[in-house]
Amino acid sequence: MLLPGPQNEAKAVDDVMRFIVGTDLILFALVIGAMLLFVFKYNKKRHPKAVSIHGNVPLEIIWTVIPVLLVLYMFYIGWKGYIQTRIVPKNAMTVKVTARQWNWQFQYENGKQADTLYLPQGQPIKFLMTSLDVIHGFFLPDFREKQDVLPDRVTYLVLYPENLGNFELTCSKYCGLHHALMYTRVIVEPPDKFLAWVNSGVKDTLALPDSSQVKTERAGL
Ligand SMILES: [Cu+2]
Repeated sequence: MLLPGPQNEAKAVDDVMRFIVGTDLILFALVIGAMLLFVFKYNKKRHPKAVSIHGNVPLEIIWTVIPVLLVLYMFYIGWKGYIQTRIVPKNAMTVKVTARQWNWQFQYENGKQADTLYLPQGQPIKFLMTSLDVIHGFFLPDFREKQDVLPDRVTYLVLYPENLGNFELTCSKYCGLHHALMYTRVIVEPPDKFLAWVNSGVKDTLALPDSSQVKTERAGL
């Protein structure tokens, strides 16, 4: 756990982080260990005459193949987590995100607007984001998700809030004087509670798309 309250998207990121840091620590210990061993074993007192060694094919194969496999595996687990935020499930609910100096505004499919991001639990969400002024960054640290929000362009991000809770949403791009105040909450609620909220005070009723097949779709990634 790197930050409190990690969600399922976060697990993919944390796993990559753990794998990379773990591999680095092991390699660091091996390199330093070998260096110290050589300093003691082959010092001038014990080996006054230096010997030159040329070429060792098996060794060269080993130190080429192992790092290549490690790096490919790092890429693979990183890509697997990243793609979860890019492939939009068919039944995702769309939330439009508008960023401006210095606040966030969210609009749901039925026209409901809010400055706190309420989301239904277990429902894939597609955020369509744009900015009214400068570049902002839509950052959900608990979910380890981040996406630039640009003026005159629409960017997107998929989120799958699996657990109930109250999380942070902040701007990750320095966007002016009150950048630090560009901060709000993400509140993940049970679907019926969310529907009661989203349908209050608006004309159109929003129904959640069927999310039963979403889990299978995502499991296949
Ligand atoms: Cu900002």
